[in-house]
Amino acid sequence: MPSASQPIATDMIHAHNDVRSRHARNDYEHLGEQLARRHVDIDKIRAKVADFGVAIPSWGVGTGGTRFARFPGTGEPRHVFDKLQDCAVVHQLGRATPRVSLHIPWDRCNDWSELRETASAHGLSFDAMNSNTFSDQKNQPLSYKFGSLSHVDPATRSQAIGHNLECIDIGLRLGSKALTVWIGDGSNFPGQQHFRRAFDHYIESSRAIHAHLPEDWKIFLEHKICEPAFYSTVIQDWGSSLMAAQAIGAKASCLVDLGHHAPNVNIEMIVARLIASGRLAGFHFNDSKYGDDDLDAGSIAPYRLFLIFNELVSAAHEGIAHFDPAYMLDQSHNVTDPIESLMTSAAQVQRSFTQALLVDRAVLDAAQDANDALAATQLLKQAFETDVTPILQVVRMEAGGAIEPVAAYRAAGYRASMAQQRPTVSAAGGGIV
Ligand code: AFD
Ligand code: MN
Ligand code: MN
Repeated sequence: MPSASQPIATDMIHAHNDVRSRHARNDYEHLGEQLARRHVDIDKIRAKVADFGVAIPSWGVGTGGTRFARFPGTGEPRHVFDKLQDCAVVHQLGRATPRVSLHIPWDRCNDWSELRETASAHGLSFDAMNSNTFSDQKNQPLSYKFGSLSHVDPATRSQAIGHNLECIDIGLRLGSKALTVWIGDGSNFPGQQHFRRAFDHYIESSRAIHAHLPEDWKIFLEHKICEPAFYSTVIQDWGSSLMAAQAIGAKASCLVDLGHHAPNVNIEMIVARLIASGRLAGFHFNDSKYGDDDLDAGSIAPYRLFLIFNELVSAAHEGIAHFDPAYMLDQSHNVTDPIESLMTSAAQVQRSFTQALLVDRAVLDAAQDANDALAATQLLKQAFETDVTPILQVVRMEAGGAIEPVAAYRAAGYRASMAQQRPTVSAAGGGIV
């Protein structure tokens, strides 16, 4: 029977795995032989993968939408407790997402202690808090239409700072240790905003937030090339973000959302620069074809995701100082069951991490030192083209998850059961939540 901590009946998962485990183990042994020929110990890789986790966004379990429309699915979560239960399903089957990143005010509730206890009962804890000064809330005294932390009006800036301080205070009650700040501040016309003054306002406001951070907290500054402002944004690129982090304080670092860059930008090179600066906060993983599309991680450009992990695994291998990135999915599930997309995307991020672990760093260094471009790139392609599915399946199975999470999820009939319990929501309105 399902329970609070196990929304999917564990006997169903066991039955699911029983008919698949022999093949999974055989495939694992076979891959182990292949990797041994490359002097790679599969069991050591598996141990690292078992420790890997990526946080999921609370807003990701609700059907997303675009500015044109939102087409809700069935059994949509009604509030943050429903969201936590859906996040628990993702983690129970996939075993790679033990932490949830909340968004305030979207996840506001009346009893934060009850929320923390509920999360703990689900085997979940809380990752970075996300503030929201990119939209106005009901009865909000001052509007963010012309910005928030960088607004020309000090009273509006103060209101936006206050909201971020509240997010920190809520996060403290939940055991979170970080605040992610993404603002929509910018301009739609040349001349509308004084670029340097707006940036200075943002720095001054963010220093006030930074001063409120508990000793063991961090503040992640999330840059984005455009949207909702379409001529300029205050924290537009990694350069603005790095300048801001260095000006704001030691707890500030730069968060890389994969959808937030100018077209064709080399994101893995940006990651290398932020690692070198000691200011890489972490990631919002997703994929995109044209902009901040928030598509499922690795669904369009899996090699790009692998190359990002190649930089991350290389930095960890070299013991780079201040290297402790936070990993989170940030996707909008408009046409899939959000739980299926989140499980699949978490596994894709895990896959890229696993493949990057297969690269022999000494051999790559030697090829680079010898200017042997072909050997170097073939080393990366060999790792990327290695099917590490058996490792992911064994890690999931050994952690009590499902060998094939989507198949198990569909067999459990969770969505249909939620559709019985949760009323259908109207399709009115657009936006990602
Ligand atoms: C939007 C923004 C940004 C932010 C997310 C949650 O583009 O990625 O992290 O909303 O606030 O996707
Ligand atoms: Mn993001
Ligand atoms: Mn985004």
